[in-house]
Amino acid sequence: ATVAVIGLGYIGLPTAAILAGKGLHVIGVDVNPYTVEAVNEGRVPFVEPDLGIHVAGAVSQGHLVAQSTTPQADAYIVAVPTPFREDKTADLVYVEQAARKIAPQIQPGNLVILESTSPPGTTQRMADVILALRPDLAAEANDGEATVLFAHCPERVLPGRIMIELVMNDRIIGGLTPEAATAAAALYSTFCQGGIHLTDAATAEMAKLVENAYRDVNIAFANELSVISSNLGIDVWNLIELANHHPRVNILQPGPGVGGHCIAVDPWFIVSADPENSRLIRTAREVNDAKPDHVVAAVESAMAGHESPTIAALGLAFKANVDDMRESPAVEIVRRLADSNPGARIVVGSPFSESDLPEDLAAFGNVSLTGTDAAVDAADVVVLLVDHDAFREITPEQLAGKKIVDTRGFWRA
Ligand code: SAJ
Repeated sequence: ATVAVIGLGYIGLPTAAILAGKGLHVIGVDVNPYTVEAVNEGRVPFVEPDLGIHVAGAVSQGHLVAQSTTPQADAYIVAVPTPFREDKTADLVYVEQAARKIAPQIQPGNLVILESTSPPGTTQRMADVILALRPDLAAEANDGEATVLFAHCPERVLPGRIMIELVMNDRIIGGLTPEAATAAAALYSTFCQGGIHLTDAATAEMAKLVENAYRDVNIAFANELSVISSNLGIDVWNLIELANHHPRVNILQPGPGVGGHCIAVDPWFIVSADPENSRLIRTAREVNDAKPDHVVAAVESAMAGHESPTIAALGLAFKANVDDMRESPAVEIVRRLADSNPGARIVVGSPFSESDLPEDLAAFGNVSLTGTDAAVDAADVVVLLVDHDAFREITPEQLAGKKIVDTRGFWRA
């Protein structure tokens, strides 16, 4: 069977590589020519443990090829971005584009799976776009029988552990029809060792959003505690560790804020589906989005008394050991510090310093990117923004005499 995977990003490329590793013929499709070129050379355009070896293997065996046009296939997996707009609603333009390109290729009996995280109703909308362009395939033209199968199969993998979690996690599969769910389950069972749970498409869409909103609410609780504790002169990490000795309490870790393309975004899709009743979910988002304000204030108070201070900002990624800077609170904090303190020099130390400084940070004349040691050595104030393992190499001697703002409890005694 031939599977076309539309969108070779953080989800599409690992899924394509795993399916190809199982011997299926996989055609990866991406609008970005650099991504297509990289994949065809067996390279990976972003950092994710173990992905490179899977892609290189699948390409060299001829099971995975990449191209920029949408081919004919037995199954299509759509894994394109669903960004959110200024007004916090989902932008479905990439899903619609993918649907319009699938429409001319699709044949009766084909399966179309939406993997992108989407507001409830999106799988139906994708089907509507395809069938409007192909009325010959619509149920009305075929004695009331659907001839194309549509399903939603949200991914739930954790960046940094994608290759393991793709195989081991349970999957929820929601079909527009029960037949579609069963067909999608057959495809995923070629590689998924976790349980596969069948439902309808809208419930599957909502389940994914709810999982991330659950985590966001819990992180907001920890972040709110960190602000309260700091005002009360209490060590929040010690506090949480103690409270977590209770058998039914499991508080998460506070940090500089919540980033990444999932948890910082998905809860808004629930809020926009029912604004009036999403009070807790909205407030959690607001609490987490406000956390960078507190970090900026802490750094500015640590800078006080320095004429033209140098600040080492350690880490830009949204979390440890990845190079993904989407919605990263670390980037936001550096931007705000640079903007409101033109007299300060900000040296970003990153284990991924081979990557470029994001454009909006590079635009500030007072921000530069270096290796970790150079950043720390130059600094008056060190602000730890990401708990990358590589920062464990920093010695107490290097930090001696410097003001420290540790947003992750990384160096707590
Ligand atoms: N964070 C904290 N404190 C914590 C845990 C996380 O501040 O105790 C922060 C992180 O630093 C980061 C953000 O939250 O900025 C999100 O990180 P994460 O590791 O919780 O999650 P993601 O965004 O990498 O991946 C999530 C996962 N969802 C859940 O755990 C419910 C993953 O399973 C999903 O597949 C992924 O979102 C997604 O694609 O939706």
